[in-house]
Amino acid sequence: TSARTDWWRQDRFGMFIHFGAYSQLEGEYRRADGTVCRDAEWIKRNCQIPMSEYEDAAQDFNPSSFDAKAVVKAAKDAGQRYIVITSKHHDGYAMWPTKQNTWNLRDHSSFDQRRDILAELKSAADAAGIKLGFYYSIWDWHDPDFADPATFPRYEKRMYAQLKELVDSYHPALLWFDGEWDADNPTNRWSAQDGERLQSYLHGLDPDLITNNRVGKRRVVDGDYGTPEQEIPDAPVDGQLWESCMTLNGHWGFAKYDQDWKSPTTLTRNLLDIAGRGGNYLLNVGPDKLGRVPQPSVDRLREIGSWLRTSGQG
Ligand code: FUL
Repeated sequence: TSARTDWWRQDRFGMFIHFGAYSQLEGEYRRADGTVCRDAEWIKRNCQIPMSEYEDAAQDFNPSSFDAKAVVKAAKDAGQRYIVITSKHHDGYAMWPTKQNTWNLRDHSSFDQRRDILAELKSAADAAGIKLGFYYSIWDWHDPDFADPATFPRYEKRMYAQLKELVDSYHPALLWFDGEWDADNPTNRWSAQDGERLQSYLHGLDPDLITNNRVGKRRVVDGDYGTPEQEIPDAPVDGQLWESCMTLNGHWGFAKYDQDWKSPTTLTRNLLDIAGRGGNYLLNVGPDKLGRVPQPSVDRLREIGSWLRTSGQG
């Protein structure tokens, strides 16, 4: 454990945000035959939405009610000290005006072209003393160069360029990689060496940058910390730092039909349990297509925060 991770270990509790082109669908895809298929950030793949239809939906994406200050306030009220937002999920859609393609919130949406939600979040977070990090999926369903080993190096080059854009423009404290596994090709798309090369590239850009373990193939030794998902491990693996990420209901991205919210008691108990075992807790919200954090999420975050304050832990 290095000085680089000191702030992160002390912060203990963070907010995860899953927000992207999939949010526009609100978790439901109506097929031509009238049947409905449900999923959240995986809806493109799991409901087999043709790319052109998915692109059409993204064209309508207009998160005009996204309010960075309100998001940061919700995090702060909960006692969360850092935020990790999806800059690009598996669907490849970039939530900032990337110059590497037009599949992004600036160039492929109905959103106000002057706005940049990552920049808005960065300044709101800075003002509140909250650290900002970005989730970034290595797996990419949209970029045609990803899927073919012959063209993969071209994809990788664009990925490096996108990550440099993120680091240079927004100075994230942390990068949360995902999709180093790839369900179409579990063995050889992203090698251990690819992960090492990416890590040293990133540390060349910013030596203080923290990365999670999914940057590499060998989940225990890669990156700065492990990422158990929807579970609390009994014990850390080989002394590795770790962070449990969990949903507030049953989905990461917004799903309008999912009202299966965890109780404030469960959430507070999870926080205590994780903190007691030396881990961090990254608790997710999924804003709706207008960019609003669902009220049941806001309410639960507030209840966790008030519990922390009355028990003197906040
Ligand atoms: C997983 C992803 O496939 C999910 O969509 C989600 O982002 C979760 C945190 O990580 O691997």
